[in-house]
Amino acid sequence: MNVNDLRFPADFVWGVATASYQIEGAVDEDGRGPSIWDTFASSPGNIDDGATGAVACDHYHRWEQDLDLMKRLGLNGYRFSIAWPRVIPSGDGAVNQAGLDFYERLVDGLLERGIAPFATLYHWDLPQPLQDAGGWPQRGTVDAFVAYADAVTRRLGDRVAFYATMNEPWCASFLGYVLGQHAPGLRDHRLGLRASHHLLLAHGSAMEVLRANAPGSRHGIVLNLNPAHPASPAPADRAAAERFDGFFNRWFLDPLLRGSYPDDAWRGYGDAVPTIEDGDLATISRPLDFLGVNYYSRAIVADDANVPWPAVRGLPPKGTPTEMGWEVYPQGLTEVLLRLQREYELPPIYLAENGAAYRDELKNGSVDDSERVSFLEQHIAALHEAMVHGVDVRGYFAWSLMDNFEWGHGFEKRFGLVYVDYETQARIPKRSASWYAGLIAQQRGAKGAVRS
Ligand code: IFM
Repeated sequence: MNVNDLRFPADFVWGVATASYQIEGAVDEDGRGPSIWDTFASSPGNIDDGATGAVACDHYHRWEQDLDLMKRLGLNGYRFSIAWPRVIPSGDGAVNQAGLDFYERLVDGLLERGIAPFATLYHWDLPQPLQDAGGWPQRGTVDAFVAYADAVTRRLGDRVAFYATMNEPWCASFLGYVLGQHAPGLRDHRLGLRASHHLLLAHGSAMEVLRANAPGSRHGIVLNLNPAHPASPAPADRAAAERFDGFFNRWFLDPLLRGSYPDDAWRGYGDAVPTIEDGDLATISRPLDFLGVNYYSRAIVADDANVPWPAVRGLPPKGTPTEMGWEVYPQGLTEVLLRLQREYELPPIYLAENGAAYRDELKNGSVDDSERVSFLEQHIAALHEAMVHGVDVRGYFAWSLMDNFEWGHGFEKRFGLVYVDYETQARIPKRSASWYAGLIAQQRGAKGAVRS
């Protein structure tokens, strides 16, 4: 397969994605308040290399140079996130205009360069004062999020083409409140389930405000989805895969797209399920203009009655893993998209993140990341395959523009198309960056419709 032989629609969005805490740095500047990630990362033992996002890629100061780089790559979309603690440092109090000024400069800079801004409102940097008051398990955080969404969209309005409320609510709730691997580092099933409901409710509640303040923009949410495969054909493992699907995928897809939580998961969680008030599910399932899908790999699971619901154990990858230990499994992307098309009424889809960490080395001033090129090529082809089968995909965002703070792994895992020398903050485009730029230029020249 040669991805250059495939044709994508002429108006397809070719982009890259990043997130505020992972790249911005400048955590104490211009009135930004602390976030749960500042707190979590500065507690010893939480981050593999002991790093924090205090400086990260220093994008807060180098944003112009980063936008120029995006323009040179030929991108027509940039997915970034807005740091809530820059905009409302206390979480639910006064708006910090200096924080909004930064994003206004960024958005205008993108528009000047012909790059469509795709802004995510919540990519995990909850203001610490809100966590001190209970965080996402507290229903009051929903109102605080709506006020924050209001402040952002009043200022940026329709200049942002696409607003996503949340990125990967599974991670924000389960990694953060159940598994303790992400901020705020708690391990409590009930809290995690309440957090997940409130993240969804905050999404739905904010949709009204977004539509009022930015009527010309498109509004949606971004989920990370994994196909769940059984470790063996045994009925117990097949049932385990079905349960994992409920836990990971349907727990978010069903309320958003069907207005109900999946029965198997609801029953499985027993009395740990969150309290749902009248109207919550109608709010959560308000129509979406787009669904963002993040795809990295699949899950292979076996039945394990010794752990709480979904009572499964994850198995190591069967195929080649990336540096994250995640299996390279491009056909899973086609599978996920075809499944969405088969089972749900879908809005247009954006592949909002896809990429891989590899052990990149800078040698003689360049980085030959051929494994990443192959990863991207295979996944873009898998995406195209789903489009050929009728899935309405409007854009692809590589994760990530540049190496950055990879959460609990610190700076050890490099996902970028652009290498970052953290000593000097030099940006060095890897081979994958030139490859991606070449693909974009070739697709633009071809001005195609979807066909293989
Ligand atoms: O770095 C993350 C990103 O913040 C959310 N999606 C997955 C990426 C790779 O782990």
